[in-house]
Amino acid sequence: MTRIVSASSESEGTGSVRTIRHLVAGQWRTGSGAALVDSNPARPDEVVAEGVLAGNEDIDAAVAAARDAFPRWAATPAPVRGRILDRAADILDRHAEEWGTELSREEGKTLAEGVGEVRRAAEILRFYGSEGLRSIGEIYASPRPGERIQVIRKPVGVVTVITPFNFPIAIPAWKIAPALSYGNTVVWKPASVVPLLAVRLAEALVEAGLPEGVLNLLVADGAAGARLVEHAGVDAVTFTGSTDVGKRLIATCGTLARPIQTEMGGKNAAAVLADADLELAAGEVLAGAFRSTGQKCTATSRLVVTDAVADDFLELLVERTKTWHVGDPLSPEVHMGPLVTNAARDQVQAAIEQSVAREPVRVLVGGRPYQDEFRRAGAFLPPTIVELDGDSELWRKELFGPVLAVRRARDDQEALELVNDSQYGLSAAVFTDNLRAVDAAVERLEVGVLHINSETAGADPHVPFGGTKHSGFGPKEQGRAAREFFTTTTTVYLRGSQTGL
Ligand code: UN1
Repeated sequence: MTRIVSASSESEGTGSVRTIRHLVAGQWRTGSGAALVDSNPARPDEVVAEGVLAGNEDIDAAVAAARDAFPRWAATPAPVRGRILDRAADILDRHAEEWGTELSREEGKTLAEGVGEVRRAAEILRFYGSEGLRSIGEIYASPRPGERIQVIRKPVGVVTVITPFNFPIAIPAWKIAPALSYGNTVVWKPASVVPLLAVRLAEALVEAGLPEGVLNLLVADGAAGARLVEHAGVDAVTFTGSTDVGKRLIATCGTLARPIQTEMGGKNAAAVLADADLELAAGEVLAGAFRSTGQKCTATSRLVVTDAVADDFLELLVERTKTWHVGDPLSPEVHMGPLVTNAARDQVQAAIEQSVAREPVRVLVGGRPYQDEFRRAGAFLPPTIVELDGDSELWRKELFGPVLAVRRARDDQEALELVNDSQYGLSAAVFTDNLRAVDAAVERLEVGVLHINSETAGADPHVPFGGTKHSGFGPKEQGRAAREFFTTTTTVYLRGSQTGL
């Protein structure tokens, strides 16, 4: 078997600029597409990594490698596959500080969040490492004597994995780890703005002993993603990204009868009810709205406050927001870094300005770009809270930035109704100790993830994750729920040919 060398140790650029390569059939290769520059959104002149995007010939080679590797990987005992994931988890933990710093430099989230995300990816790998030791199917009693019915789970085949920029290592881990653990092989296209952490995850898996061709990494543009979804050599597709792109991929896969799982947008609401602990709610809403600069599909982007506590709560929330430091995410006192690119910053700023110009919107805090030299040059925006009187673009549209749209509700019942007033249904948070309100929230809210007295974001590796309505399509991710997508079942009616021995 070919020894695979680490992409970055072999090909480290000068200074701190890394070289991005693609992993195809166990070899790190330079791409055949356009030039790629990975820069730091806090300091756009600073290059973090560079390379050449993967092109069409790389895509075809990667799919062929995954196809070749599939039968042997599928036949590898699940506990043996799991041990490789365990070893990769240890490697991630060992490099958490270093790779977390790189994550923060290329994506813009704070250093604590960057390091935390690498450790989170390790936890996910560990969960799916152990999954190799758990049951691989079910046995049912048959209504006929001398027969048992077994439901056997098998891998699906070659899976295309498409991942977004905002969790450059955790989301890839929660797609790739179950795919591999259940015996599939993978062709992975991460967002090309965060290629370095993709290389790190692939390096960890290679160093842990993953055989060649089982995971193939292509840093490439959106057109390459579309090609990988349609490719004749692919059996299934898992995607996290925008609802618009997700729906297009669902349509494509529909015509091919190809299984697809999509995790898409969100416009998640927090509801602060009349009896809420306002201090607790303020801290959680702040974290939900502005951690990772609001760039999570689970971020709190809408807030509903019951009239009885609205004035007090909004005053407290605005006061707390003003204490947040926004700046270089590598600096320990900073609470919030930049958006991922200056283009993303400009889009979010334009959406705020358009709504303020056209609609009755009150900006409670933030809303204007920074004027100091450092933050004007980088992709920074202040944490922004706007109060709306009624419907608005800011209430409906996912902005993927640090913007929280607030509405008041007459009473707790109307507050819960407003939570449901969205095309999306990923997560929600309800702040209350009122048992009847909790029960109503659990029964009525149209979301895949519900938090009572905690922020809308966050997802543990061992439980299902995903949304309803236009937030998600196909089986849920994470935990044992991931089996529904990454395996297919055969129901075996097992009867001996004779009765008795
Ligand atoms: C989290 O809330 O910690 O793209 C994870 C996203 C989601 C992951 C959220 N798929 O933001």
